[in-house]
Amino acid sequence: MPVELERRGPVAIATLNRPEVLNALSLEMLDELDTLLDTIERDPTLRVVVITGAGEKAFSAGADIRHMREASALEARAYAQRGHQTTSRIESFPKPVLAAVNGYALGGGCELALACDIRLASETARFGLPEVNLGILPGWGGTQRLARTTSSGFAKELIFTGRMCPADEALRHGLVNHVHAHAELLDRAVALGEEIATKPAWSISAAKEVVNLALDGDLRGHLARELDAFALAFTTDDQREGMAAFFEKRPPKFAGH
Ligand code: CO8
Repeated sequence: MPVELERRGPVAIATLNRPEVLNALSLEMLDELDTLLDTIERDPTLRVVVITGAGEKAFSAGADIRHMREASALEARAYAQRGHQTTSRIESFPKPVLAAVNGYALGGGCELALACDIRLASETARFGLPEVNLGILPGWGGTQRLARTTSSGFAKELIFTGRMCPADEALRHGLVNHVHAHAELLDRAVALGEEIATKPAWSISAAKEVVNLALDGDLRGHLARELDAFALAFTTDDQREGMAAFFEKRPPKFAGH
């Protein structure tokens, strides 16, 4: 399965499972994740969700660039919208969702982690929004949620440079709550989930909803602006060049249009 579900007492572990492409998020994976969330939502014995990645290298290296390479602006917008659907669902899911970031969390992978309530990272984790290197910009909520979670200056630096930030730097900027030894990460995430699961379910759910309001602003309106800007990037020559360069494993040559 592209996403595996494991139960550990009250904690559901959803593992993104395409390690051969660093758990790049295909449409099938997003659909499967939604199906698992349906199961978890209906099961009162499951109280907390932990999302992690299969393999040693990645949480997720982002949206699947193969789906985007030849996309028109409208197709790109629809794909971005599909990602928004899942990230917004995680953000408003009635149970807490923790991200156990066990390696690369890039592009859509970073944006998925940002939609979670709490992020824990292993020492090997690397965060980034490298979309500018592909001639596009973040399209699954990263423009909004990275700035809200850290600071607008840090978000702009990561978005403008596309560089990866290591776990200790992510910790300093509040992008993650804790950094653990790689081998301990999942157990530590489950332990935090178990602790939260001892608290009253309704209070936790209500608290999540209300804490989310603290940062709300006009998130829906701003996400819609992000979708339009993301789609427009697919009308540029630089998008074709950026994605071609990725698959040809060479640096891109951007012309600025
Ligand atoms: N999509 C598709 N395939 C990928 C992706 C990806 N995001 N990331 C890695 N892969 C594949 C590689 O093509 C490679 O496949 P193959 O073995 O067939 O060549 C395999 O995974 C292993 O990757 P590498 O050989 O590149 O592994 P390295 O250890 O050398 O490098 C990196 C690891 C640095 C993580 C590198 O793989 C990388 O830079 N990946 C791309 C990261 C990236 O740019 N992510 C952002 C994608 S865009 C995005 O997420 C936008 C979100 C909004 C989307 C809206 C939808 C339209």
